Amino acid sequence: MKEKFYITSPIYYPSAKLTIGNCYTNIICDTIARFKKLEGKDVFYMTGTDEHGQKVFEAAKKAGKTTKQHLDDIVEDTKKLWEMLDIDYDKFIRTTDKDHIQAVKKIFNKLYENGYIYKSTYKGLYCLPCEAFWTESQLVDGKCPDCGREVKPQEEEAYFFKLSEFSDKLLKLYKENPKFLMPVSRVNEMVNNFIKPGLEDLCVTRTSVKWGIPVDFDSKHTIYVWIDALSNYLTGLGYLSEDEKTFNRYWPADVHMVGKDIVRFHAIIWPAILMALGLPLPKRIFGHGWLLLGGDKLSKSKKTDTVECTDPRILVPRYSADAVRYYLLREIPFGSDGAYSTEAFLNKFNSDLCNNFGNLVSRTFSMLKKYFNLEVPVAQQDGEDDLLKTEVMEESKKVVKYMQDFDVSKALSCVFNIFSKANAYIEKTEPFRLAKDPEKQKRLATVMRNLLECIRIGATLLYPFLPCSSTKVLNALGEKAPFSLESTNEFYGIKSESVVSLPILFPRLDVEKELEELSKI
Ligand code: ME8
Repeated sequence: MKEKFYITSPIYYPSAKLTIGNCYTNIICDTIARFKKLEGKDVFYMTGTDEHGQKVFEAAKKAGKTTKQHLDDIVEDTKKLWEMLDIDYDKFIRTTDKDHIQAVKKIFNKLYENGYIYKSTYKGLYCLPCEAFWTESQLVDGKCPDCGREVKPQEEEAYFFKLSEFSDKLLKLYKENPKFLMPVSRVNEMVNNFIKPGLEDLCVTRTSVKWGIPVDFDSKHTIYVWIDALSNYLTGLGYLSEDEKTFNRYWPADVHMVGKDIVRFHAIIWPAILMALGLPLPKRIFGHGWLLLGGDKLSKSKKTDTVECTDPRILVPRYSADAVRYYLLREIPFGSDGAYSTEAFLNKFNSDLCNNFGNLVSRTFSMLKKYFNLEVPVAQQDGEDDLLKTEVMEESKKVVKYMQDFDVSKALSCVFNIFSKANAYIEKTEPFRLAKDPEKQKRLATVMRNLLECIRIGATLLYPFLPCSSTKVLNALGEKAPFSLESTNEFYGIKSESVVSLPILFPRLDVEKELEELSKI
């Protein structure tokens, strides 16, 4: 039986259409999921939408729609977006799904019966846009630490989760599992900013928010945000349903991929809830950085005055899903923030996709057509090319190593090192010169075969990152999906006797012209 791998994205707020910042999280998840499949794992990848709470309710009102209609419209747009970006998920969960609602009620009851939930009065400082209560000490300059907006004192009867009982257990968890929360810098942040100052019990219901799941035994309360939202990782697998087969197969999650703004909820509240339910904990939580625009987090609610074109619904049809995926995966150092720039996006398209990868493929295929009528030549193993082979195999191993730690940007740069090395090999061996010398035909055959193998190995490793163009290249080489990582262990692996011509993968862009046209959209 294959080893399982369960990966989740956060469930997105459908308060407005998703941004390229949200796409960043799902592109990372999709890349990791595809890489694990390439490794031969049985992968389950879940994404979805977080549909309850005041924010969504208000957004629908503002849009002049019923809440349901507003949600359905955004969900439809979101699913189209994932299709457009080649996000190949296994399940799309909506927190308004009937089975999720049933299971969340049961989870709440179970926490209550286990003695982890009690009734009291909540007094706090509430940030409406973030739907979060804050303590005085958490505020930054008297404002919400997440979004910087005004907070207001608010009081209400509510149920509380005994989070304060979990400080020592959480400290022990981090100590015994140094890779539980990554990058490791985030561990210090959690410990110093939240656990050491003392965890307070968490308010988990509202009477003021009507758009939520009612508490089973006290229906004037609705279950507030985090128990509802975080539980999706369990309920999406069928936890506490009539059929728990999928849950038993895939839980615990191998990784919850989240942006740094929601690490606190995943690294503190979530493990505490799971411990209270007596369930195993996820193996890893990864908090990635933000895509910035003008120095701020690019977000649904902030309208930044900018000339940048950030809408994937415009970028993908114009430049391809692979181009958008490439820019986001490569340009943002994994775990850190990175500024979004349309100009950098277009320049990277030209320098990396067109000049490096695209050019290698088109030069090689056109030489193969000219010299060998697209037949795959046999290589002489004469030792002259050992350096190339060693370098390619080393880069290939590095890709696997970086992907173990989910470092997608470094892994992708190693894949492109393979293409750079193959391009340099063309410059060094000059097949166009060899072709003119009748005595050098065997050497020409060897050089061309080696280039094809570099392309095969590189394109296989590229598949999780840029699934569309790598599939085109691999199919042209006679490789059929599902592709496998194992096939990159040997330098000589092409089975097909001939290859098929390919159209240009990434046509060169006139950056000035594109910028001008985009600015008019
Ligand atoms: O937080 N750069 O939903 P959400 C990088 N519903 N990532 C970004 C980003 C940016 N500019 N903007 C948003 C929620 N994201 C909750 C999650 S999970 C049980 C509940 C990322 O729609 C953000 O960091 O506000 C988060 O990981 C994801 O998009 C969802 O954000």
